[in-house]
Amino acid sequence: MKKALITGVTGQDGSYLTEILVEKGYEVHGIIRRSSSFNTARIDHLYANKEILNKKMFLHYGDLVDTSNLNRLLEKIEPDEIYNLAAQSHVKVSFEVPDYTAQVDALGTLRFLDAIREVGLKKVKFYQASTSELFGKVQEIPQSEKTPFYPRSPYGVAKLYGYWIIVNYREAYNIFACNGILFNHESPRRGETFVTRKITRAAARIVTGLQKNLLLGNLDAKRDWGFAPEYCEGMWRILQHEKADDFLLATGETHTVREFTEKTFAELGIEIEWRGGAEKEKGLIKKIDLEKAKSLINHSGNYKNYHFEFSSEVKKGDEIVGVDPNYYRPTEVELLIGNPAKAEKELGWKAKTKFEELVRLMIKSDMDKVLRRGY
Ligand code: NAP
Ligand code: G4F
Repeated sequence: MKKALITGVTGQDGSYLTEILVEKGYEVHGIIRRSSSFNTARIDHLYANKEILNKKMFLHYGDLVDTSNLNRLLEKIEPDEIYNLAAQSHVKVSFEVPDYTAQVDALGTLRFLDAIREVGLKKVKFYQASTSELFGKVQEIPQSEKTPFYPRSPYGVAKLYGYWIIVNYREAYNIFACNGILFNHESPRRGETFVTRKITRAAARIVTGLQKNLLLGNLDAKRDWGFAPEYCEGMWRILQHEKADDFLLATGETHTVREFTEKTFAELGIEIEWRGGAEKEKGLIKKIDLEKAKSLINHSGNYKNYHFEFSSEVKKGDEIVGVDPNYYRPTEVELLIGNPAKAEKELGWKAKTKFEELVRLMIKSDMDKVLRRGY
C-alpha cells in the first residue's frame, strides 16, 4: 500500500484528492490546521466513514509555517508521495496579507523540501500546487509550460518562488519534485469567496428570496475554468510520470466573469440585461422563465416533482447584479487561457467538463443546498 501525505487536505482540492487516492488503494495522511471552529466540512464524509478513518485516512495537526512539526511528520509517516496543496490561496486577500502569503506559499514549500532532505527521504515524489497566476500579465496567448511568467499579486509572486524552488531542488538534489501549473478549477466545494461559487451561491439565494443582489468586481476578467476532481486526478498522473517534470492543466477555453454570471442566471430561467458601464454597471432581469428553473431543480435528483416558485421579490426589471470597486484588485490578471497539449500527450490527461456543464453542476448544487438547508 502506497502512502500519500497531503497538505491542504481540508481545502477543495485536498478533499477530492483524498477521495481519489483512497479509491486507488493509498493510505492517505492529511495535515490539518488547528482552528477555533470546525474546518473539516469537505472531508467530514470521509471522517465519518469507519472503513476510512484511521484505516485509509489519517489526520495530523500541522502548519506550513512550523518546520519542526513537518520534520516529525515526515519521519513518522515516511510517505511515498507528497502533495503540497496548502496555501493562502485567495489572490485578493494576498494584497492584504502579503507577508503571511509568502510565509506559507513560498517558504512553506522550501520548508517541506528541506525537511525531505533532512529526514533523508530519497525516493519520495513531491507535487507542488503551482498556478496559472504565474502568467499574470500574460506574455503569450494561450499560455503553455514555455510561456514566461509575470505574476501580478503577492500570491502570484509567492507561488513563483514555490515554482522555482521546486525546479532548483530537483536539479540540485535530484528530488522527484514536480510543478502542476493548474488553471482555475471549480466545483460545488469551491470556497464561497472565489468568484464562481460566489455567483452560483448568490443566484440560488436570490431566486429563493434569501439575498437581494450580487455585487462583483471586474466583470470582464477572463478565466479558463475547469472541474476540480479532474484536475486532482491530473496531480496524481503528474507524479506517476516516468520523470519528474512540470505540467500545465487547463481546458483551453476562456470565458469572462460576466458570461459566468449570465449563464448561471440563465440556468435558473433568468435573462440578464446589462446597463451602464464600469462601476455604474448593473445587471437587470430582462425575462423570467419559471419552467426553465423548475426543470433544473427537478432534474437535480433530490427535488423530483418539487413545486418551485420564484421568491415574490424576484421581478422583471430588478437590479440583481451590481459592481463594487472594493472587489477590484490593485493589479489584475485580465486573461488566462491554457494550452494543455503536453499533459494530453505525455499524461493522457484531458479536461472533460467544459464551461456550460461546470456552471450547471455548480448552480444545481447550490440550489440543492439552499432548498435543503435554507441558506
Ligand atoms: P483552498 O480550498 O483555499 O484550500 C487551501 C488549503 O490550505 C486548506 O486546507 C487550508 O486549511 C490550507 N492551509 C492554508 N494555510 C495553511 C497553513 N499555513 N498550513 C497548513 N495548511 C494551510 O484551495 P484549493 O482551491 O483547494 O487549492 C489547492 C492548492 O492549489 C492551493 O495551493 C492553491 O493555491 C493552488 N491552486 C488552486 C487553483 C484553483 O483554481 N483552485 C488553481 C491553481 C493552483 P484551512 O481549511 O484550515 O483553511
Ligand atoms: O475566483 P477568483 O478569486 O480566482 P483567481 O483570482 O483567478 O484565483 C484562483 O485561481 C488561481 C488560478 O489561476 C489560483 F491559483 C488561486 O489560488 C485561486 O484559486 O477571481 C477570478 C476573477 C478575477 O479576475 C477577479 O478579479 O474574477 C474576478 N472577480 C470579479 N468579481 C472576482 C469578483 N473575484 C472574486 N473573488 N470576487 C468577486 O466579487
